[in-house]
Amino acid sequence: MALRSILIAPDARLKEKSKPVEGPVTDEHRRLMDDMLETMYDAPGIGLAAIQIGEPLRIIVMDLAPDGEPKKPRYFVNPEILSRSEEMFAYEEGCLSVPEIYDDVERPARVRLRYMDYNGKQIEEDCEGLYAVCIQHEMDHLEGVLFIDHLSRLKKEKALAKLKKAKKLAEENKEHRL
Ligand code: GNR
Ligand code: NI
Repeated sequence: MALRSILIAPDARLKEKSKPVEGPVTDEHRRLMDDMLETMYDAPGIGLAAIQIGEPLRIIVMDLAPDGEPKKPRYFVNPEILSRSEEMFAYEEGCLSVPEIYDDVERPARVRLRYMDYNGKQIEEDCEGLYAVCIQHEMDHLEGVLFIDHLSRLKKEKALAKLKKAKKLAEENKEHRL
């Protein structure tokens, strides 16, 4: 397993639409999922889409187990939302690719999901609560969408300005160290 670096917005790759895994889930996909999970735990975060480590594939990992409880890794290959509740739910979101920015996003409270797991088995299930929030956040990444894209234009512009400033500072620090 290997730790990979997480792309930080603004980055054109985070706007790419990820491609479906064609054919069966292979050991190579499982290696990618292992690396994604390790990278997510290290960050730490509760979910990660492959594009966040620069791989434009429709693969997601997640672990919603509270701190101190046994780990419960989940893997999603080619996830699809089959239906959404009319009822909405607002939750304060964050994103490993959008550091230090948090804001409420409203999404359908429940979704019915179809995906393949780590072993390529087809699964259908209903999600709610944090699980529904997280899978919708991750599936947005597969379409090149970030949670700040759901905010008002003003909030989004402020967030982007902050991200650009942080990137510029990081670049300047790097040059100093050379
Ligand atoms: O670690 C994460 N926490 C989080 C909190 C609220 C809503 C969504 C998330 S997902 C995020 C990790 C991440 O950026 N996944 O793409
Ligand atoms: Ni994210």
